Amino acid sequence: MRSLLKRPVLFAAPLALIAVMGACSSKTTSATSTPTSGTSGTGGAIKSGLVVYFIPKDTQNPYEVIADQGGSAALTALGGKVVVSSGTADTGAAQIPSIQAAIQAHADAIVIAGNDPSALCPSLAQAQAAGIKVVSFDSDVTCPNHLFINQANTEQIGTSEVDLLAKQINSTGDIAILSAAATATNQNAWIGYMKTQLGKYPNMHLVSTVYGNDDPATSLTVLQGLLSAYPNLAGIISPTTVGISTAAQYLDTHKSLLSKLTLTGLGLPSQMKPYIKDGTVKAFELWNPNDLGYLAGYAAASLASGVASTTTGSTFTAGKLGSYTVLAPAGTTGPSVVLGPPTVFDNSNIDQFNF
Ligand code: RAM
Repeated sequence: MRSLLKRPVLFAAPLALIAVMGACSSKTTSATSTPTSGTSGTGGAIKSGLVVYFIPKDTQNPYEVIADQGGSAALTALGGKVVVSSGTADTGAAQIPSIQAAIQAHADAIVIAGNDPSALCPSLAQAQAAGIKVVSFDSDVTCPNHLFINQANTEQIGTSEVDLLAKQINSTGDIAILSAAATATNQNAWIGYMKTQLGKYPNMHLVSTVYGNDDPATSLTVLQGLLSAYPNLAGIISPTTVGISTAAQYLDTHKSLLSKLTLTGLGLPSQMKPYIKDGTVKAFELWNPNDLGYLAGYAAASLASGVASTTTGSTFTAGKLGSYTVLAPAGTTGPSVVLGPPTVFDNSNIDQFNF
């Protein structure tokens, strides 16, 4: 069960939509217009009246909400609109009705944060057969013919989190990971690189990885289980904004734990500020999720307009963010675009960020 108290509940319906954001024009896929902002690297124009379905991991996670708002800002600037639709639990099954809704609505593009690497592929293939362009963001899917908008370099995210913790615990002690959904592609990719990076720290030992499903109540339960199973834990990395904010809130009210336990990971500065200010957390990382959604919105609109492609080395322009280049497929990741490097937040800079 989600805790309704700890996170702003924006939508209550199980499939839910949700929200139509942006200019409310009807879909006119044949019309073209001079874009009000941004042009394509290939020189064409973004079509006006595009309808892009944003399907976040769920509709309640504040991180996902901020990302969707960025997508809406992009489509509004381009004379189109975003429809946000997803479930309330971070599972692939909960996202399938939203893909079907996009197909029914004859959307031009889908932007999805995959709760599962492969479970969504049959539905996404159906959408593509109906002419809908597919972009993944935040958490990739392993399905063919889509563009992944990555928030930062995957390896850098994983390794830097281990380094950030190592610095704070003198590279010594038992550590654990408080993750999101066990099937989340982004979480598992980062954790893979964390494990590799831990090879450089012979005195740090990963004793457990637990999954809070990006639900505050579940995150708290698995955190408490972790602390009782490993009372001498020296560090926790929580690579999820829901996990780290839940853990910070708990440590804030159990301050005696702080003499031996250090928390870091990926957090929203807006949620973490009080815990940085009172010393519960010293440092953590993230990027601007609004920019991530904005970039994904431009990518989707550019693909749907035929002015961007998934070809390695091709470019497209993302409004205020500038030009982006499509990177070559690598490993299990297909064509992708990287937003930029993560930022480390601590007491020296946290006040400068409002997302
Ligand atoms: C959570 C989600 C999201 C992840 C961020 C850092 O909100 O798990 O997918 O990118 O944290």
